[in-house]
Amino acid sequence: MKKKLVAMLLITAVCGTTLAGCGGSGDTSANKKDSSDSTTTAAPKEVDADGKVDGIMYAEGLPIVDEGTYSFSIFCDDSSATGEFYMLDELKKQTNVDVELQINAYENATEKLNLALNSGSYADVLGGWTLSDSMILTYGVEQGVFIPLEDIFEQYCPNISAILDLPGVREKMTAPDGHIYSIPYVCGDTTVNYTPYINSKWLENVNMEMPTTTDEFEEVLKAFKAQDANGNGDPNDEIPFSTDPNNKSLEAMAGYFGMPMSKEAITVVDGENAYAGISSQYRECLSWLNKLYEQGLIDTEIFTQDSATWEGKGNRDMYGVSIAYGSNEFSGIEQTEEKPPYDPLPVLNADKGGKWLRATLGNSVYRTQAVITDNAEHPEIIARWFDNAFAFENGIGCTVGPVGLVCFKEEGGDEYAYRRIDIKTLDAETQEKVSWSNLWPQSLPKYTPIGWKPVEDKPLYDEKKAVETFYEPYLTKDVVESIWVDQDSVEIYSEYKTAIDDYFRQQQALFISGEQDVDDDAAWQAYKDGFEGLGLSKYLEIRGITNIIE
Ligand SMILES: [Ca+2]
Repeated sequence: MKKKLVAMLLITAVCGTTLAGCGGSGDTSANKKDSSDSTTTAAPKEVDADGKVDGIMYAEGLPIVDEGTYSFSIFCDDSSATGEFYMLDELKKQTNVDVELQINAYENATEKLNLALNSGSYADVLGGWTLSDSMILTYGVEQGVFIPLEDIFEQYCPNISAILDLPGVREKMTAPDGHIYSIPYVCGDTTVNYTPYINSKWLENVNMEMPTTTDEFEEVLKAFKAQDANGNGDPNDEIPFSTDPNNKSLEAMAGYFGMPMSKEAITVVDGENAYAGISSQYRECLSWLNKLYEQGLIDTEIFTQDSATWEGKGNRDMYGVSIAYGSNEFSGIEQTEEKPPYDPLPVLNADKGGKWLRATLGNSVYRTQAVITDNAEHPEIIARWFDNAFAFENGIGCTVGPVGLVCFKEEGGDEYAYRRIDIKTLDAETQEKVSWSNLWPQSLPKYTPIGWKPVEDKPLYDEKKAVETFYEPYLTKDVVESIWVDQDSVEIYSEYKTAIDDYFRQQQALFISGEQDVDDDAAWQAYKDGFEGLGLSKYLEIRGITNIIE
């Protein structure tokens, strides 16, 4: 799932989102001082006659050091087949800094990292999808293995400082002790997460209108099942409704009954997080989904299939509706300039309070993507190396393609205007070199200003943008906010969370498939009691949630 997330970030970073107020982030001189969160500010180190700090690092400009005088190691997870990264070579040329990359498959990276931390033998930089808030608290706040970076950022890192000054970023990055322990990874992100896509060709074939209520939706699914909706001559191979096995997002449909919620069953009421997993609206949604299931309108493999099976059926045009991040994930239809034969399903029952949870406010802040450890000599050099990677054209290089090879400054355009060429026009060897996974270890922080979008002659149809626009009137005003968990509670919190999330998903499957009767009050009470047995109130208390909606 994390790999998928990385892929998603690419999509959103490339497509960009319109977020007012962030457009100026390309101005690297905007190193505004914000003393409100910092605790102590170390005195700046002296710069010698050569312009160097500590006799090794140039205080500003490029290169950062003299050739052959500095190298550092990075531990991260990555799925790159070659382990070669175009932009790392480019950064070496710019900075003279050597980087020793320790790449691990995501599946075992966390285990390896824990072993390394326990043994005391770890890299200078730890990064990727392996860190967590609780590790920042344990190894940063408590043990000092991860070092505080805010003073270094302020003194030497104008690009990172400008990112920290984007709305809400510094607050999210700052640990409860007032220090910033990680390098920020901020990117444009989608306002709408996984949503249902409906096959508009099928709708036409069964001669029905786009449904706008749950009742109409049910009628459409029935027609899909009864008729030869995909038009292949077989009236029995249609599966009216399915979902992405890794992100089923069925609980999101409780929004049709007035209770939009995240996959952790968290909703937002008046700007405050609240728990919705035992709400009457969610129960109503389960009852409705069970009714669809009983009529054979839902994929019988919905709770058991893997991605390959889901995609296989989607590729054979067997789905009328599926929940997905984008329709091409299951349709297998290559993205082109044309709209695909799928439309976003409207938010149903909108006339009766149907709502959808806003996923983000247009950007996301990842605060556990890279830390510098106490093993690092001259951490300033490492911070400056990342800061240089975040410079505008390097940011484009890491996320879209190198400037001068794939992206070109547009004559007469604004500061953000870079034309992207179709990489298929490059020779095969170069294509491989500049393919997304070979640009940069994509699990590490990178930055492309929010709102930036390459200029293209024939832009691909932006389905996600279309979904965002279409959903906007039905999205909640607020988003579910993540909080730092109190250090004393980190371990117990993560135990509660795992048990509660597992229980929520497992019970959802039992109710929808009818193995448990959601309409039976005793069964519902047993479901609620089960949560209490797993420590729901304690878990919510740690999360700072006081409102449990029934
Ligand atoms: Ca058929």
